[in-house]
Amino acid sequence: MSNPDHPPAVGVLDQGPELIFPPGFLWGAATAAYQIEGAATEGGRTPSIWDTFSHTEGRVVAGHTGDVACDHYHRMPSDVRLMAELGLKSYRFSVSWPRVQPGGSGPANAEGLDFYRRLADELLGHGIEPWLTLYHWDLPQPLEDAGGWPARDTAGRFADYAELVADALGDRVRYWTTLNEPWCSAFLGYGSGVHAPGRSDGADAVRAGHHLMLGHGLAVQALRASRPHAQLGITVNLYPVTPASDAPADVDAARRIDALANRFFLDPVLRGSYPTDLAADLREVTDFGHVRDGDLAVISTPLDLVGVNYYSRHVVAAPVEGAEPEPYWRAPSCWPGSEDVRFVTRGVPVTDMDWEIDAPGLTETLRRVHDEYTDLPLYVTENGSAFVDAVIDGQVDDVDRLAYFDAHLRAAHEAINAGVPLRGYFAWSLMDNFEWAWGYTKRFGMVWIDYDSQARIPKSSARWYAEVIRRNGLAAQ
Ligand code: IFM
Repeated sequence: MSNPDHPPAVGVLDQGPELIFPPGFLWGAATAAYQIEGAATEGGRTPSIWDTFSHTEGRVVAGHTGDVACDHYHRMPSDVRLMAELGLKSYRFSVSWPRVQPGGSGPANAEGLDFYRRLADELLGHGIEPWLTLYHWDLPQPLEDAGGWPARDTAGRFADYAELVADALGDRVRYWTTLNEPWCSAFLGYGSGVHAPGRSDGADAVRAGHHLMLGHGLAVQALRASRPHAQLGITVNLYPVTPASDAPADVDAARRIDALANRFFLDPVLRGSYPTDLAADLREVTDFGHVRDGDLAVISTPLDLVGVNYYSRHVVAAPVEGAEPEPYWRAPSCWPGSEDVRFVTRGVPVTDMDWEIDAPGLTETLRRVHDEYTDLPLYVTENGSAFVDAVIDGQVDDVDRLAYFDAHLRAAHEAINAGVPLRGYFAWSLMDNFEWAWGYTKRFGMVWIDYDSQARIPKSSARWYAEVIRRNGLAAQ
């Protein structure tokens, strides 16, 4: 569903010199449990909010669900062999909470944990560093029924779950991220409702964001106590936010969206405080009465690394009369307190998600996190693009995706040259998968999935990425 007003990407590699990354740079690819595993009712797994949501009519395009997905649960060893063939140094996966702790509280499910033990062992056996994300959006349904992330208790449940996973996998896994993209969980899940659990209330979205971060802080404390040598972090999705003009009203619109998209999470986690302008912007939505003494100290528990997911830039302006209806991630309900800000499209090439391609925004984002927030090592824990692919003579020649990766890796290298301690990069995604409310209609993978036969076909971008990893950098063009 691309936008006819926007030029599509053209798949032309920019001119550029050979760029070699620092020794030991961690080259990886990422996935998430609900997006690839399938086996939704096997091995003791119980429903998550995404099972409920995807089985509710009208929530996901074409009624797609994650019931089978890429059948990774059954094909894990051969998928790991494929990763090894590509030369991946690391693989970032998420643990399905309802698979390892059915219902979200109480004892562990040994069969669920065993799957992730076998995955970690398989990876280590192929020389691939496992990178574990604890929460990539699949909240156990009973916890949603008890209030979900807007309820404070969910943060405590998350810390218990973190401890349970650390006990089982801490001897095999060195890199841990607590949450993936808490903005999406809070604002798409509880604000606009286009993601599970599909609720739409600005105050709940803000509460959810706070309790996600509280859960993160409590989980870091539990993991640190259990695994003192683990490398612990969080993954946030960040966007440069640019005003459409120098007009004060546009500049103020950018400030508001930046507060909600970026500083809402960066400030509490890395500075131990909420931005003061955010509280003022949200005064009609919430009085922040859900924030208790001591919460921000927990949320800012020291980390070892920060994961940045980068896809695009937001360009925003002050409202105008009669503005066009917006696509889902610009829906006013995603932006409590800033509902009338206008998102501007610039007419630059877009991906199949209609996200503008803006590689310099990655350099800008990494530099900002380093310059304004932290000296910690940074990792790009996701970056990638959906395009319409086709299998022709058994091959998928995804030139647009390859050019996207190339441009963004050049941007990442520029950040390193500017002094950013960027230590790794994870392509999103290893394979095509369940793209949330878009179901299987959007393909982000370097490996094509035939959802009928479950055949895997490495695309041109996968072969290209294997060569990037082999040479630890990019060839001259
Ligand atoms: O597929 C998602 C992923 O689950 C989280 N980050 C963005 C990706 C593309 O939308």
